[in-house]
Amino acid sequence: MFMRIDHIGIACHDLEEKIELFSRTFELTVVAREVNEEQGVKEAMLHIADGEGGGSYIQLLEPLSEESPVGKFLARRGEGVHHVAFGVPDVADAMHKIKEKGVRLLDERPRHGSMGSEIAFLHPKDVGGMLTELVQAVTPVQNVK
Ligand code: MC0
Repeated sequence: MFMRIDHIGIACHDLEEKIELFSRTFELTVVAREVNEEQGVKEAMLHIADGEGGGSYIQLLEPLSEESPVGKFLARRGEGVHHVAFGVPDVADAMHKIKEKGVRLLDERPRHGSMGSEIAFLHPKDVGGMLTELVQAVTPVQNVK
C-alpha cells in the first residue's frame, strides 16, 4: 500500500528560522512554499530524495492561528515531529482499505495538500500515537527516477 515516506511534518513557531536551520544543517533545498488556509498552515517542503511515485521531503509547518491543528499541537507539545506522511498510488483507495481495518479517518474525502497532492489524515490514537497522512503525489509516474 505504501510506496515510500513522502514527508515528515515538523511543527515550528517560526518558519523562516527553521528553513534556515534545516537548509544549513542538512544541506537541503526548499522546493515549494505554500499557505494552506484549509489546513491552517504556512509551510515549506525541503527535498531529500526521489523514489517510486514521487519525492521525499521534510515539511516545515508554521500555524496560521492558535486554534489550527498545528497551533494546538505547539501549545500542547512544543516544536517537533507533527506527522508522518506515506506516499500511496491512490489515496481514495488507501482510505477505503484502511477504514475497513477499523482505523478512524480524519477526512471523509481527500483534501488539497502540498505541491498539488491529494491527502487524508488518520487518527493518531488508532495508529500507535502517530498522526499519519496519506499522500497521492500529483504526477507519480513522471516523478520516478
Ligand atoms: C493531537 N494528538 C496527536 C497529534 N495531535 N498525537 C500525535 N500527533 C499529533 N500531531 C493527540 C492529542 O494529544 C490527544 O491525545 C488526541 O490526539 C486527540 O486530540 P484532540 O484533543 O482531539 O486534539 P485536536 O483537537 O488537536 O485534534 C487532533 C487531530 C487534529 C489529530 C484530530 O489535529 C487533526 O484533525 N489533524 C489533521 C489535520 C492536520 O493536522 N493538519 C495540519 C497539517 P490525548 O492522549 O491527549 O487524548 S496540514 C499538512 O500537513 C498538509 C498541508 C500537507 O501535508 O500537505
